Amino acid sequence: MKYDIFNGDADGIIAVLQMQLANPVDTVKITGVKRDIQLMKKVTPEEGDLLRVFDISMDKNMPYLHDALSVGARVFYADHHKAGVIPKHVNLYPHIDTAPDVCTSLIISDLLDKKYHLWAITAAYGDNLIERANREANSLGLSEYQKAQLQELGTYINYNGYGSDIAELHFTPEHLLHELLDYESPFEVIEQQGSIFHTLKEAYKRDMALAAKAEVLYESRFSKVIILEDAPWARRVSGVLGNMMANQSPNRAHAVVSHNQQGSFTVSVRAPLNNKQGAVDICSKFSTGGGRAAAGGINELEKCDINSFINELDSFYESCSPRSS
Ligand SMILES: [Mn+2]
Repeated sequence: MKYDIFNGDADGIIAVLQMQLANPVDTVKITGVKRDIQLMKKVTPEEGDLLRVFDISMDKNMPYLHDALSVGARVFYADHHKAGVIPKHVNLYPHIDTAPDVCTSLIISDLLDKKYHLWAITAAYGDNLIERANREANSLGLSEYQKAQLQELGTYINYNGYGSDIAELHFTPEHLLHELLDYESPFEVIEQQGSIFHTLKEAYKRDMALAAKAEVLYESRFSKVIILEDAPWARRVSGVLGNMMANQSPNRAHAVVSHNQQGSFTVSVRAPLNNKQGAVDICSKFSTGGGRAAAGGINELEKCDINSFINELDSFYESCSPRSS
Protein backbone atom coordinates (compact mmCIF):
# COMPACT_ATOMS: atom_id res chain seq x y z
CA MET A 1 0.00 0.00 0.00
CA LYS A 2 1.01 3.61 -0.53
CA TYR A 3 -0.10 6.37 1.81
CA ASP A 4 -0.07 10.16 1.75
CA ILE A 5 -0.32 11.29 5.37
CA PHE A 6 -0.72 15.05 5.63
CA ASN A 7 -1.84 17.89 7.86
CA GLY A 8 -5.25 19.28 6.88
CA ASP A 9 -4.07 22.88 6.51
CA ALA A 10 -2.87 24.74 3.42
CA ASP A 11 0.74 23.72 3.85
CA GLY A 12 -0.04 20.02 4.29
CA ILE A 13 -2.54 19.88 1.43
CA ILE A 14 -0.31 21.82 -0.96
CA ALA A 15 2.73 19.71 -0.14
CA VAL A 16 0.85 16.61 -1.34
CA LEU A 17 -0.71 18.56 -4.19
CA GLN A 18 2.73 19.39 -5.62
CA MET A 19 3.90 15.77 -5.31
CA GLN A 20 0.77 14.46 -6.99
CA LEU A 21 0.81 17.06 -9.78
CA ALA A 22 4.44 16.20 -10.52
CA ASN A 23 3.91 12.46 -10.40
CA PRO A 24 0.36 11.14 -9.87
CA VAL A 25 0.47 8.15 -7.51
CA ASP A 26 -2.53 6.25 -6.27
CA THR A 27 -2.32 6.61 -2.49
CA VAL A 28 -4.55 6.18 0.53
CA LYS A 29 -5.04 9.66 1.99
CA ILE A 30 -4.72 10.02 5.74
CA THR A 31 -5.52 13.48 7.10
CA GLY A 32 -7.72 15.33 9.56
CA VAL A 33 -8.43 18.72 11.05
CA LYS A 34 -5.44 21.02 11.49
CA ARG A 35 -4.89 19.97 15.10
CA ASP A 36 -5.05 16.28 14.39
CA ILE A 37 -1.32 15.72 14.06
CA GLN A 38 -0.68 12.19 15.30
CA LEU A 39 -1.74 11.01 11.90
CA MET A 40 0.75 8.13 11.55
CA LYS A 41 -1.22 6.46 14.33
CA LYS A 42 -4.08 5.94 11.88
CA VAL A 43 -2.02 3.63 9.66
CA THR A 44 -1.10 0.00 10.23
CA PRO A 45 1.92 -0.32 7.98
CA GLU A 46 3.18 -3.56 6.51
CA GLU A 47 6.44 -4.63 4.94
CA GLY A 48 7.01 -2.94 1.60
CA ASP A 49 4.47 -0.15 2.18
CA LEU A 50 5.40 3.41 1.29
CA LEU A 51 4.34 6.13 3.71
CA ARG A 52 4.76 9.74 2.63
CA VAL A 53 4.30 12.10 5.55
CA PHE A 54 3.85 15.86 5.25
CA ASP A 55 3.65 18.79 7.66
CA ILE A 56 3.17 16.95 10.96
CA SER A 57 5.74 16.90 13.76
CA MET A 58 8.01 13.84 13.67
CA ASP A 59 8.43 14.20 17.42
CA LYS A 60 4.69 13.71 17.91
CA ASN A 61 4.66 10.67 15.61
CA MET A 62 7.91 9.05 16.74
CA PRO A 63 6.49 5.77 18.15
CA TYR A 64 4.48 5.18 14.97
CA LEU A 65 7.46 6.07 12.80
CA HIS A 66 9.56 3.49 14.64
CA ASP A 67 6.77 0.92 14.21
CA ALA A 68 6.59 1.59 10.47
CA LEU A 69 10.34 1.27 10.01
CA SER A 70 10.54 -1.86 12.14
CA VAL A 71 7.96 -3.74 10.03
CA GLY A 72 9.89 -2.87 6.87
CA ALA A 73 7.90 0.05 5.46
CA ARG A 74 9.64 2.91 3.68
CA VAL A 75 8.94 6.41 4.97
CA PHE A 76 9.39 9.70 3.12
CA TYR A 77 9.05 12.47 5.71
CA ALA A 78 8.89 16.21 4.91
CA ASP A 79 8.20 18.72 7.67
CA HIS A 80 9.15 21.94 9.49
CA HIS A 81 7.86 21.24 13.01
CA LYS A 82 9.78 20.02 16.02
CA ALA A 83 11.37 16.74 14.92
CA GLY A 84 13.09 15.28 17.98
CA VAL A 85 15.95 12.90 17.23
CA ILE A 86 15.56 11.83 13.61
CA PRO A 87 16.17 8.05 13.42
CA LYS A 88 18.96 6.91 11.14
CA HIS A 89 17.42 4.16 9.06
CA VAL A 90 18.00 3.02 5.49
CA ASN A 91 14.24 3.15 4.80
CA LEU A 92 13.67 6.65 6.19
CA TYR A 93 13.99 9.61 3.81
CA PRO A 94 13.77 12.71 6.02
CA HIS A 95 13.44 16.25 4.64
CA ILE A 96 13.20 18.28 7.82
CA ASP A 97 13.93 21.99 8.08
CA THR A 98 12.75 23.79 11.20
CA ALA A 99 13.95 27.26 10.19
CA PRO A 100 11.23 29.82 11.06
CA ASP A 101 10.76 30.97 7.46
CA VAL A 102 10.37 27.51 5.97
CA CYS A 103 7.18 25.51 5.46
CA THR A 104 6.70 21.98 4.19
CA SER A 105 5.44 23.09 0.78
CA LEU A 106 8.64 25.10 0.24
CA ILE A 107 10.68 22.01 1.14
CA ILE A 108 8.71 20.00 -1.42
CA SER A 109 9.05 22.77 -4.01
CA ASP A 110 12.83 22.57 -3.69
CA LEU A 111 12.71 18.79 -4.18
CA LEU A 112 10.67 19.35 -7.37
CA ASP A 113 12.97 22.07 -8.76
CA LYS A 114 10.29 24.66 -8.00
CA LYS A 115 7.99 23.23 -10.68
CA TYR A 116 4.88 24.25 -8.72
CA HIS A 117 6.43 27.13 -6.88
CA LEU A 118 3.28 29.28 -7.19
CA TRP A 119 1.50 26.65 -5.14
CA ALA A 120 4.31 26.55 -2.58
CA ILE A 121 4.10 30.33 -2.26
CA THR A 122 0.35 30.01 -1.67
CA ALA A 123 1.08 27.56 1.15
CA ALA A 124 3.69 29.88 2.66
CA TYR A 125 1.08 32.62 2.78
CA GLY A 126 -1.31 30.10 4.35
CA ASP A 127 1.25 29.35 7.08
CA ASN A 128 1.54 33.13 7.55
CA LEU A 129 5.15 33.26 6.32
CA ILE A 130 4.30 36.52 4.60
CA GLU A 131 7.81 37.92 4.20
CA ARG A 132 9.18 34.69 2.82
CA ALA A 133 6.19 34.28 0.50
CA ASN A 134 6.61 37.85 -0.76
CA ARG A 135 10.31 37.23 -1.39
CA GLU A 136 9.59 34.07 -3.37
CA ALA A 137 6.81 35.85 -5.28
CA ASN A 138 9.14 38.74 -6.13
CA SER A 139 11.69 36.29 -7.47
CA LEU A 140 9.02 35.16 -9.95
CA GLY A 141 8.15 38.76 -10.82
CA LEU A 142 4.58 38.62 -9.48
CA SER A 143 2.65 41.87 -9.16
CA GLU A 144 1.27 43.18 -5.86
CA TYR A 145 -2.19 42.14 -7.03
CA GLN A 146 -1.05 38.60 -7.81
CA LYS A 147 0.64 38.34 -4.42
CA ALA A 148 -2.56 39.46 -2.73
CA GLN A 149 -4.49 36.82 -4.67
CA LEU A 150 -2.18 34.01 -3.57
CA GLN A 151 -2.31 35.26 0.00
CA GLU A 152 -6.09 35.13 -0.11
CA LEU A 153 -6.15 31.59 -1.46
CA GLY A 154 -3.56 30.39 1.08
CA THR A 155 -5.51 31.99 3.89
CA TYR A 156 -8.79 30.39 2.83
CA ILE A 157 -7.31 26.90 2.49
CA ASN A 158 -5.63 27.29 5.86
CA TYR A 159 -8.86 28.54 7.42
CA ASN A 160 -10.70 25.48 6.16
CA GLY A 161 -8.49 23.21 8.30
CA TYR A 162 -9.68 24.49 11.65
CA GLY A 163 -12.50 22.86 13.59
CA SER A 164 -13.10 20.42 16.42
CA ASP A 165 -13.69 17.61 13.97
CA ILE A 166 -14.04 17.04 10.25
CA ALA A 167 -17.80 17.72 10.39
CA GLU A 168 -17.16 21.36 11.33
CA LEU A 169 -15.03 21.99 8.24
CA HIS A 170 -16.56 23.26 5.00
CA PHE A 171 -14.59 20.65 3.06
CA THR A 172 -12.61 17.66 4.25
CA PRO A 173 -8.90 18.20 3.54
CA GLU A 174 -8.98 15.14 1.28
CA HIS A 175 -11.81 16.63 -0.77
CA LEU A 176 -10.02 19.98 -0.99
CA LEU A 177 -6.87 18.23 -2.23
CA HIS A 178 -8.94 16.33 -4.78
CA GLU A 179 -10.53 19.55 -6.06
CA LEU A 180 -7.22 21.42 -6.27
CA LEU A 181 -5.60 18.63 -8.31
CA ASP A 182 -7.50 20.06 -11.31
CA TYR A 183 -5.31 23.15 -11.27
CA GLU A 184 -1.66 23.29 -12.28
CA SER A 185 -1.52 26.88 -11.06
CA PRO A 186 -3.28 28.56 -8.14
CA PHE A 187 -4.31 31.41 -10.45
CA GLU A 188 -6.54 28.99 -12.36
CA VAL A 189 -8.68 28.15 -9.35
CA ILE A 190 -8.85 31.83 -8.39
CA GLU A 191 -9.95 32.88 -11.86
CA GLN A 192 -12.52 30.14 -12.38
CA GLN A 193 -16.03 31.32 -11.51
CA GLY A 194 -17.82 29.23 -8.91
CA SER A 195 -14.64 27.35 -7.97
CA ILE A 196 -13.81 26.18 -4.47
CA PHE A 197 -11.84 29.41 -4.00
CA HIS A 198 -15.03 31.44 -4.24
CA THR A 199 -16.99 29.08 -1.98
CA LEU A 200 -14.29 29.32 0.69
CA LYS A 201 -14.08 33.09 0.32
CA GLU A 202 -17.77 33.53 1.07
CA ALA A 203 -17.61 31.18 4.06
CA TYR A 204 -14.53 32.93 5.40
CA LYS A 205 -16.17 36.34 5.18
CA ARG A 206 -19.27 35.14 7.02
CA ASP A 207 -17.23 33.65 9.87
CA MET A 208 -14.85 36.60 10.17
CA ALA A 209 -17.76 39.05 10.40
CA LEU A 210 -18.89 37.17 13.51
CA ALA A 211 -15.32 37.10 14.89
CA ALA A 212 -15.01 40.89 14.74
CA LYS A 213 -17.07 41.02 17.96
CA ALA A 214 -14.84 38.70 20.03
CA GLU A 215 -14.21 39.50 23.70
CA VAL A 216 -10.72 40.63 24.77
CA LEU A 217 -9.62 38.56 27.78
CA TYR A 218 -6.26 40.24 28.37
CA GLU A 219 -4.22 42.97 26.73
CA SER A 220 -0.83 44.52 27.48
CA ARG A 221 2.11 45.95 25.55
CA PHE A 222 3.44 42.42 25.10
CA SER A 223 0.43 40.26 24.40
CA LYS A 224 -3.25 40.14 23.60
CA VAL A 225 -5.64 37.29 24.30
CA ILE A 226 -9.15 37.03 22.91
CA ILE A 227 -11.85 34.49 23.62
CA LEU A 228 -14.38 33.27 21.10
CA GLU A 229 -17.80 31.87 21.84
CA ASP A 230 -18.60 28.17 21.82
CA ALA A 231 -19.61 27.62 18.19
CA PRO A 232 -18.28 25.88 15.06
CA TRP A 233 -17.64 29.19 13.27
CA ALA A 234 -15.49 30.29 16.21
CA ARG A 235 -13.34 27.16 15.99
CA ARG A 236 -12.99 27.62 12.25
CA VAL A 237 -11.60 31.17 12.53
CA SER A 238 -9.38 30.46 15.56
CA GLY A 239 -6.18 30.03 13.53
CA VAL A 240 -6.56 32.66 10.84
CA LEU A 241 -7.73 35.21 13.37
CA GLY A 242 -4.45 34.79 15.27
CA ASN A 243 -2.52 35.37 12.05
CA MET A 244 -4.59 38.43 11.21
CA MET A 245 -4.05 40.00 14.63
CA ALA A 246 -0.33 39.20 14.43
CA ASN A 247 -0.09 40.96 11.09
CA GLN A 248 -1.93 44.00 12.43
CA SER A 249 0.13 44.31 15.60
CA PRO A 250 3.55 42.78 14.86
CA ASN A 251 5.25 43.62 18.15
CA ARG A 252 2.78 41.71 20.32
CA ALA A 253 2.14 38.04 20.91
CA HIS A 254 -1.44 36.89 20.33
CA ALA A 255 -3.58 34.07 21.57
CA VAL A 256 -7.03 33.04 20.48
CA VAL A 257 -8.93 30.96 23.02
CA SER A 258 -11.90 28.89 21.92
CA HIS A 259 -14.16 26.34 23.53
CA ASN A 260 -13.80 22.73 22.46
CA GLN A 261 -16.15 19.79 22.68
CA GLN A 262 -14.18 18.25 25.55
CA GLY A 263 -15.29 21.13 27.79
CA SER A 264 -11.86 22.74 27.90
CA PHE A 265 -10.20 25.51 25.90
CA THR A 266 -8.27 25.18 22.68
CA VAL A 267 -5.60 27.86 22.38
CA SER A 268 -3.83 29.14 19.30
CA VAL A 269 -0.67 31.19 19.92
CA ARG A 270 1.25 33.45 17.55
CA ALA A 271 4.62 34.87 18.59
CA PRO A 272 5.14 38.54 17.71
CA LEU A 273 5.95 38.75 14.00
CA ASN A 274 8.98 40.86 14.93
CA ASN A 275 10.16 38.34 17.51
CA LYS A 276 9.38 34.87 16.20
CA GLN A 277 10.29 32.78 19.20
CA GLY A 278 8.79 31.07 22.19
CA ALA A 279 5.35 29.93 21.00
CA VAL A 280 6.23 26.25 21.20
CA ASP A 281 7.97 26.68 24.58
CA ILE A 282 4.99 28.41 26.16
CA CYS A 283 2.49 25.90 24.75
CA SER A 284 4.66 22.90 25.69
CA LYS A 285 4.35 23.87 29.36
CA PHE A 286 0.83 22.47 29.09
CA SER A 287 0.44 18.76 28.46
CA THR A 288 -1.42 18.99 25.13
CA GLY A 289 0.63 21.90 23.77
CA GLY A 290 3.13 22.04 20.92
CA GLY A 291 4.00 23.76 17.67
CA ARG A 292 6.99 25.72 16.44
CA ALA A 293 8.82 28.90 17.43
CA ALA A 294 6.49 31.27 15.63
CA ALA A 295 3.17 29.49 16.11
CA GLY A 296 1.92 27.08 18.72
CA GLY A 297 -1.23 25.69 20.21
CA ILE A 298 -2.72 23.88 23.16
CA ASN A 299 -5.35 21.36 22.19
CA GLU A 300 -6.97 21.02 25.59
CA LEU A 301 -6.28 23.64 28.23
CA GLU A 302 -8.24 23.12 31.45
CA LYS A 303 -10.38 26.18 32.07
CA CYS A 304 -8.80 26.67 35.50
CA ASP A 305 -5.38 27.01 33.81
CA ILE A 306 -6.31 30.01 31.68
CA ASN A 307 -4.76 32.57 34.01
CA SER A 308 -1.58 30.60 34.33
CA PHE A 309 -1.42 30.41 30.53
CA ILE A 310 -1.90 34.18 30.17
CA ASN A 311 0.78 34.72 32.76
CA GLU A 312 3.26 32.44 30.93
CA LEU A 313 2.50 34.18 27.65
CA ASP A 314 2.78 37.75 28.84
CA SER A 315 5.83 37.24 31.06
CA PHE A 316 7.69 35.37 28.32
CA TYR A 317 7.40 38.24 25.86
CA GLU A 318 7.89 40.88 28.50
CA SER A 319 11.20 39.27 29.44
CA CYS A 320 12.48 39.13 25.87
CA SER A 321 11.11 42.43 24.61
CA PRO A 322 13.66 45.02 23.49
CA ARG A 323 14.27 47.62 26.19
CA SER A 324 13.66 50.58 23.93
CA SER A 325 9.94 51.19 23.74
MN1 LIG B 1 3.11 23.92 7.92
